[in-house]
Amino acid sequence: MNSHRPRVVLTRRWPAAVESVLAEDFDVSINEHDIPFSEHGLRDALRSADVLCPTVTDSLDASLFDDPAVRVKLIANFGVGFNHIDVVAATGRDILVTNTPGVLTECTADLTMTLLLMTARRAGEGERELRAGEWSGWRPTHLLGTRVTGKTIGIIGAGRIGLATARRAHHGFGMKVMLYNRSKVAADVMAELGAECCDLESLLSRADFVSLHCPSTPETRHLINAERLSAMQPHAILINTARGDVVDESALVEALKNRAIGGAGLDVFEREPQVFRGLMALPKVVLLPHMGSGTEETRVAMGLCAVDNIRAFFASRPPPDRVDAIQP
Ligand code: 8YV
Repeated sequence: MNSHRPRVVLTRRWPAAVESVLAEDFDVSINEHDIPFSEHGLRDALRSADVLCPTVTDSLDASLFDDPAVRVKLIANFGVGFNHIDVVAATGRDILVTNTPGVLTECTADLTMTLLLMTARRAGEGERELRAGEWSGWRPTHLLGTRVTGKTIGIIGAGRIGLATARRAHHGFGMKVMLYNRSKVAADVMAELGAECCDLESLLSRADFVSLHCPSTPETRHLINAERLSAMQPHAILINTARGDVVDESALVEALKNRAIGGAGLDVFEREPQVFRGLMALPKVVLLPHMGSGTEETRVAMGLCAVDNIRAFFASRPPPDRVDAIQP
């Protein structure tokens, strides 16, 4: 082994094919047991590696960068969301941060539609009933869901994944699309989707399905709170494949119990891997374990995207996916 090769620490196991590609050029330290690093483990890695490759399960807060012994020069995140990394603190230590945008767009949008369909058509309830041996046979009134085709979807956050979801909803299911975004959406995209841009209140009061696609920032924390849930229609369904803390989970449980909204499909949670207890008991909620980007193809592509960023960095080229702190 060439000891001059940059040292890259992976905090979790990556698809084997990508670990091998990385090992061609770098001295890679693999987390054999795939158990999340403790704070101490992260501190050690920041001191001993040239590149740290974290995931959403690693919290890299400012205190970790406030350490004179930090050696890392690049944080190549495995994932597009980087709310678990204090980018301002990292940048303050001359550490560059990159992510893996683009490659997970389609699969995450696919999973958004999976959750939407499962929730609307009560697929989780049906599967649980059948597996429990409780299906007594077909009847006209059994497990009636709500129609998806032709309904209105409100997309909060019209970035790559939000728009990919809107395309599926509009072209695949003839849905009317409402968009709420902090910056203007291009006119040709609006035309393609037959979409309407609107304020949050109008989206919440008119959409049959509300799907969250904004990043987690201090400004979007609990964006969907008790007041906004009560602004939704009583039959409306909330879908979250973005980040758990965009929704106040305790307010969501109350809204579901009080029938202020009709259901929820969630792939992300405020305190992963813990799931707010009240949610588990609600049948009209579909719960998935943060698997939006979870396909073989996409996880390999995410790893290769991180490898591209690391290679560019050591070839003194600007890494293609450098991130800056999201401006409020
Ligand atoms: C990833 C995600 O699997 O990329 C993201 O932001 O939420 C997921 O699709 C996860 O973040 C990996 O770190």
